[in-house]
Amino acid sequence: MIALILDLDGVICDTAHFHFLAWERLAAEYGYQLTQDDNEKLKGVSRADSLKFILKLANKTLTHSEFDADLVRKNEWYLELVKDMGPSDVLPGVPEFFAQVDDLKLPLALGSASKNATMVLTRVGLVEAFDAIVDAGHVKQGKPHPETFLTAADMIGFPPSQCLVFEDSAAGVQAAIAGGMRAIGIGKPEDLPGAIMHINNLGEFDFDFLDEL
Ligand code: B16
Ligand code: MG
Repeated sequence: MIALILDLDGVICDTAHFHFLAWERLAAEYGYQLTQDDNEKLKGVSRADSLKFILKLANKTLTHSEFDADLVRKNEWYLELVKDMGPSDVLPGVPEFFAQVDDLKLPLALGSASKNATMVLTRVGLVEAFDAIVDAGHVKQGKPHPETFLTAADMIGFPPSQCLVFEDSAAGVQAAIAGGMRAIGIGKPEDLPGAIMHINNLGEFDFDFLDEL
């Protein structure tokens, strides 16, 4: 049997866009216009590493306390953007995908780099669907390190070779591969090298494919 490990932002809900809007606002304060290309590199990257990346792009330095304060401000803006999310705010095909997982009784874990993962999952009404939830609070090393997915695999009791990861970020696909897992890319092949298949959303996944693994 194959176990599934899902990323959250950009796979289950469109929170990747809300992260972008919050970072864009902060980058503008540094005099830098954040682009969609920059954003591709931020997907799946932890909050602190994302800020370090933006500071480099903006050629800006902050003191430790300014750095910490800006992390808090970015998160406050993000929380404001997600506060009205509800069960209808999932990406296309998500309800059908979860119905299939339930029908087939497939083990399911979450592997997210977000400290807000459980809160977002609760808002969209999917927290109970998971056998295990691993977020940034559970791991020392974020994606592209494999710790997030290895911890998830361990919690559901499956070896990496029997886990299939669904990811919208390059860092996440790399993390899955580094952990000895296969990954399905949610997005364009050029943005997600190494994934064994690319789809636009979870609804396009054909569960018969699991028999080939
Ligand atoms: P937070 P995922 C990641 O979540 C996002 O892709 C990334 O853009 C964000 O910076 C990171 O979580 C940290 O999120 O600020 O909420 O802790 O895609 O791994 O589910
Ligand atoms: Mg993601």
